[in-house]
Amino acid sequence: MNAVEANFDGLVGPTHNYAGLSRGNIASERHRGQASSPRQAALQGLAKMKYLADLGLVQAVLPPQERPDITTLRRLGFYGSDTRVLADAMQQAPLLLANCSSASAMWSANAATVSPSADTLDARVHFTPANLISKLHRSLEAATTARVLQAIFPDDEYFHHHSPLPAHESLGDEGAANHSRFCSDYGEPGIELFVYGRSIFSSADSPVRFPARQTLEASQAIARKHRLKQDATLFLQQNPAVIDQGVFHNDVIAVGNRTLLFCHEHAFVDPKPLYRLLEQRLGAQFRLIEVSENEVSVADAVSSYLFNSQLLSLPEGGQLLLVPSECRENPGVWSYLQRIQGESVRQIEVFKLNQSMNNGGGPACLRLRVVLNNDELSAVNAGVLLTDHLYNRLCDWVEKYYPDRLLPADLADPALLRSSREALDRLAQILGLGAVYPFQIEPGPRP
Ligand code: SUG
Repeated sequence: MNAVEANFDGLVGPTHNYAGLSRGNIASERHRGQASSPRQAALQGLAKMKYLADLGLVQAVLPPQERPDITTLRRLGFYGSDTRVLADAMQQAPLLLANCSSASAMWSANAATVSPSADTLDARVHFTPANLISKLHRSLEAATTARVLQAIFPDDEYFHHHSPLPAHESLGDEGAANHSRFCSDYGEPGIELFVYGRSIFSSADSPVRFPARQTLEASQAIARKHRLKQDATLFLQQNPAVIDQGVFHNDVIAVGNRTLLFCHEHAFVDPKPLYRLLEQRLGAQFRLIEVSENEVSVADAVSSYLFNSQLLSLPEGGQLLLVPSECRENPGVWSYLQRIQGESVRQIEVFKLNQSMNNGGGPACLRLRVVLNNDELSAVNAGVLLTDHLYNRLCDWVEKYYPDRLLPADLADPALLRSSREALDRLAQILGLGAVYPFQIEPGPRP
């Protein structure tokens, strides 16, 4: 069956800021406390989406979440009007307020794991929102993500929505950032690769400096829930030594699309089972670009986000590698990229995404890939599909509601909460999502 890969990019939210919340994510820690620009961040993301839509690829938008997350602050004991909740949180627990204010849902590669219908026994597309329990600010995303995915993929004839895994450290799940799929054509059955950082039941080595966010047990549970055919899955351990160098998700060190795998030689504890399986299943079509430490060090890969690029199949054939501009700024990485441009990677395109990169989110973090056949694509809520018209509306919407400069200290400003809610209410109408946000569905004290 004919199928396409649709990219669902997270639209950056109006509270995008640098709070240094993600230990093990070097960029996040390095930019703690700096001023951000939510407006620029959102426009940078939209420019990337527009470029891919103009190439003829299916591009869609996932909305930001409600932040500051007043519901969570109330669960944590703050009470009274929303203004009082914000003021008390800022005064008594500024770090909690920062956690409740992150725009981190923009990194939609962490929103969910998605298995296309060609891989599942019931021939439906399966979604499991990630529990993201490794970081407090990210764990707050799952409930709204689940509602948003249901609003975008509503038809249960085609789409099967699972609940997130139980919120316990043994089942830490970070979604598609640790999941890749290989296939000859999108509509053909694929091989789903699940990469984990640690296991609670096996004696696999764990990193010592930084946390490993994804567990083997979480990945296995998702493969079971998605009813994946057994010979179509592989579980591979990420190299703990690279996690300790800042590779907090596998998509910081490897990226795959269809028949091509682009990865660092140190990405996995043992890559051989993967290479063997891909050779076996894809035959002569399989292409491997394995980068050695001599060519690009893990440290350079982490600072440039070379592997956090998007690999996309061009409509005219061949693959496009969309890299962040930090790759061009690193002479070694840039000259390496010139060398691989050719048969397997036909085109390299550079995008400035520094607002997101400063929090450790590159091009691949900003998108959730959803493979859809024609019937499934027709069943998607069309309001989220990026057209010229939607792009222009979203740019105007960002200009109207987004601050150009934000410091963590601004997060307690009730005007920011008010304008963010107004913005999201408007966005839900623009995208045709109905009520997905807590402030739209939960009654409660307001001003
Ligand atoms: O979870 N950064 C995100 C970046 C996620 C990148 N996603 C992928 N690799 N797919 C994270 O660490 C930083 C927020 C702050 O510090 O303010 C943050 O959450």
